[in-house]
Amino acid sequence: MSTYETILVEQKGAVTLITLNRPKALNALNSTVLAELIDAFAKFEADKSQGCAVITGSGDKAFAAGADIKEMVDKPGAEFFSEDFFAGWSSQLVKAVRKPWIAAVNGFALGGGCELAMMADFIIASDTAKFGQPEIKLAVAPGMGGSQRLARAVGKAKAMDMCLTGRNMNAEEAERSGLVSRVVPLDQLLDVALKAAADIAAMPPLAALINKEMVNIAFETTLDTGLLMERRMFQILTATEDKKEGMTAFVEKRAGVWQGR
Ligand code: CO8
Repeated sequence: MSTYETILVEQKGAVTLITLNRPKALNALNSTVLAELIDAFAKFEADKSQGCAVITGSGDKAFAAGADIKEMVDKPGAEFFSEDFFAGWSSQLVKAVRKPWIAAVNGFALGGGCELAMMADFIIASDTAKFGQPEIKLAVAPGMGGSQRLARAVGKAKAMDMCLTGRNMNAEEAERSGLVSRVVPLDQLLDVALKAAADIAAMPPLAALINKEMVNIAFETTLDTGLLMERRMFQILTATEDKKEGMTAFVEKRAGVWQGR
């Protein structure tokens, strides 16, 4: 297992737990965090023993309080553009990782922190979690999906409210708005997230990949095309050995044993 400067990575059975580990900076996201997450997620993706990942923040105050403002404060504008600063979040984290991963949000998820949580396949939040896109207060705007993924998750009214006022949303409002799938007490957050991840990791792996891909396609295409792709994906899965096993196991009233083919 690799050693990193800004994140911790542990394997818990078939689940990879990744912890953002800059508690003194409220787990702010800088270029090192991004590079290390890309490496850790690539290893998770390649490791056949791993079926699902959980990302959380160290300490009980923050998941991540945003992109690291201290890294950005003196950086010339032209460099943000010429380096395509922070492009890797979408291209190397979201698009490159086909296996499911969950964000366990344990406190502030602001700016890039809220955006990182929204990159996950779903969010489980502690009752202490706070979500926000306060970039406007720094005279900038979201840059890692906060306008786009938030609008898709909670709709125009709430997304506009959050981005234009920079206010925080608490866990209860976030669940009511569809941003998070569950809210649990802080002291149960990791157990609940790891249990959900272990349940997913125990699913037939090809079906897990395709279920994830299909829900994501719903945000990218027309209903007709999405329904056609969904039907084709179902039909493709029926050709797998795991489908035969899954349906046979149901009929024989026993648990299925998956081959991943
Ligand atoms: N960056 C760097 N350091 C941070 C950040 C951050 N985002 N957030 C907190 N810290 C540091 C503080 O500077 C402080 O460090 P120090 O002790 O050295 O002064 C330490 O963490 C503790 O923070 P506070 O003392 O401020 O703690 P409080 O409990 O008083 O406040 C808050 C907690 C409300 C979370 C407060 O820290 C805060 O408002 N943080 C900034 C939130 C924010 O504005 N986030 C958005 C950042 S911009 C962004 O995310 C853009 C992403 C897109 C980039 C894409 C580029 C293409």
